[in-house]
Amino acid sequence: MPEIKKRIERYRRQALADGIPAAVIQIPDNRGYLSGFEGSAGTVLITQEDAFLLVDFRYVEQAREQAPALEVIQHHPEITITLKKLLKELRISCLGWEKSFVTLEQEDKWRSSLDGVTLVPMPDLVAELRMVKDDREIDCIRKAAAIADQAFEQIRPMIRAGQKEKDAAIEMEYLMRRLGADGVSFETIIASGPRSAMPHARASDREMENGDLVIIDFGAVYQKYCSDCTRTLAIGVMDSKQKEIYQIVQEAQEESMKAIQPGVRASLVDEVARSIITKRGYGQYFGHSLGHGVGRSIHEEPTLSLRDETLLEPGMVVTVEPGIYIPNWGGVRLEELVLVTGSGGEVLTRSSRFF
Ligand SMILES: [Mn+2]
Repeated sequence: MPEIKKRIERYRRQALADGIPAAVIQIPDNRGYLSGFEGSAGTVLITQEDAFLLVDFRYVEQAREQAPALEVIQHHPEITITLKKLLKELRISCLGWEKSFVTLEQEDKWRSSLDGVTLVPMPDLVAELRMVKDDREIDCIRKAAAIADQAFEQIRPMIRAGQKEKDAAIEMEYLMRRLGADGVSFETIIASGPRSAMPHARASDREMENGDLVIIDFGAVYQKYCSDCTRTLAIGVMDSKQKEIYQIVQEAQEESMKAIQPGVRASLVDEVARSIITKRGYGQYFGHSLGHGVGRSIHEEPTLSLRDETLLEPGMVVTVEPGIYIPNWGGVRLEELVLVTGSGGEVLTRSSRFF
């Protein structure tokens, strides 16, 4: 796994630079990213010279198979016993750990068991590394998006009057799995009629009706990597207000996608979409950020929001998903998954927009 070695090297340069000789990584997606090990429990320990993966009895064999770049150690049921011994052997007395992950319970336990070791809370530096995807990661995201697109084409006949949201959502998830997905990125959202005014509605028992707008938000997982896509369909013919709102969202999406370039600030892309929607009088109905990074996690960095100052780089994958949600009326959201390339943005999602 040459990419794993590269990731560990980058982590060392970035995280172990400020006098911290070693750090543990336990956030599951970070652990998988730095090791290749995809089990549900384990601790990666990275020092300037070495990289270890500590797992319990259940995962020893899987860890050796999936993480050949790391030295796999089966830890004592109480991990701090093994860790204490190991740190002593390595002459390490200062250990970084992920402050967004460690619970108060773990902190209590580790502080009392690892006496003589200074524990240093660290920001999530792996999240920064994960922003820029390598070719293999991009291939997986592409494949996840293609599976979801294919499932969407097959589900479209179920988006009709008399059909329950929930039944269509279940079918959509089944289709993605049948078409090769390892799972779904999140519970499929199908929100019809007035329910489409809720940006993150769950599919309900409501039967879709003629005249509804229906928001369908879905994603597949392929080899740990997620896709994300949203379409808004009308049942029957759109009335003039539905058309107006749809066109504003579409314009906001097209213009903001054009703004995606390497070197552009993430916040600027949000600003482009937001100013279009605001100028047309619907700013108050677009209350979420324009988009988010997608990779191993469905929501990761960078965020296309007014608060994110990250400069876009080739290899980043972000969603562009403006929406307008009007209470008691309904909503429209359109979402594409976009790969930042050397010269702009490449749209990875291809689901069709109309019947
Ligand atoms: Mn999304």
